[in-house]
Amino acid sequence: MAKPHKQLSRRWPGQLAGRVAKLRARIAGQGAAAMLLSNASDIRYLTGFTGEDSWALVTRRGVTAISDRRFEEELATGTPHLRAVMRKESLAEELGRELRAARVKKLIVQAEHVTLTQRASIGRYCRGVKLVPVSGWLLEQRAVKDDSEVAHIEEAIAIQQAAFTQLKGQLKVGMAERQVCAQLEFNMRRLGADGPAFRTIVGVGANSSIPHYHPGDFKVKRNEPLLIDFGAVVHGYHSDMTRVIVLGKLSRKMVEVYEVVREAQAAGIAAIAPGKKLADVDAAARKVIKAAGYGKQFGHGLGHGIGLQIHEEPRLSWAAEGVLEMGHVVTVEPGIYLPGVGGVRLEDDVLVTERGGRNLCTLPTDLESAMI
Ligand SMILES: [Mn+2]
Repeated sequence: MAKPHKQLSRRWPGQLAGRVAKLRARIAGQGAAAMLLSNASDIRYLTGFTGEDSWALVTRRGVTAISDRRFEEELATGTPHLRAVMRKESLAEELGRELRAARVKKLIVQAEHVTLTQRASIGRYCRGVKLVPVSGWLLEQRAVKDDSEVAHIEEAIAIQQAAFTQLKGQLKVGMAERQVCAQLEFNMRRLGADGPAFRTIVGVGANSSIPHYHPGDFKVKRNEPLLIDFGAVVHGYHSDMTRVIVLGKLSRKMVEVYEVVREAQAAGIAAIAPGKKLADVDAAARKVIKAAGYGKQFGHGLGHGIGLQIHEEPRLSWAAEGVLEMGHVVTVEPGIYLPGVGGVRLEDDVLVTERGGRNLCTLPTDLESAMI
């Protein structure tokens, strides 16, 4: 049996309480009494609970984590403000019990985070409850970072930058891409990262023209570009940067491309301001690349939000709708990719402030710094 609603007497950490209050207002606005969260990042954002395979039920009275025994201790000590139910049967069966106890007749669910199988089992065990699918609520809420979230992202950036600076002293001709990758990830771990933010990209020479390349056995050579796209995770928050470096010198063609990308990135960052259309920020950087004749070699959007996941809202692309808001943190990562020759992408993480974009990354991008 579930314990009574003990969480009413437990204090919620301020930031989390604010997040839940905001969501509750939105739930009430739909004429509903409860919402089911079935996405781990959203649950972490709202409650601080970092477990998996769990759901969270937000009602007017509190938040109940429906979890299992693997997470019992974490829930008891880490998130005492949550009421925790250790399920003995399926998530949907426990959910049905909770909904009946709280007399919930209308339940908001996350359309993008409920599988067809889960939908069927919720229907089976939560009879008489009307499901109201919504999408994007938590993505919108999570897009605007508070000070503690920005601090976590900055900490992740500090670690990845220190790891990269160390790597520059460790790079040698003849190292395989996978060795470079392992060394960089090792540096980040040793400096305090919980892990890499995504599969690190290390592309030597012509491999640098493949935007999402995975490191293999190609060896670092003198005068060949090395594209490194990497990030760290700290307290669940992701950072994301790309640099192109070379042992020796870049070819004339690559130098030309490098300078165009650098100028495009500066234009993109300069275009960032609250209220600015997302598509216009993309256009500001793209214009520079098009003018240089490389429009077709820049095939992806300019950037994306970062936070508890590596790709979040908002998206900076020609197709994006909406505007930048204060507190958004976005990557700005233009690139030019020449198949068979090589590619350049430069990526920094930028916070939207009232005075415009504040680049949270401090590693230089000038050509001199790129050459080792
Ligand atoms: Mn990125």
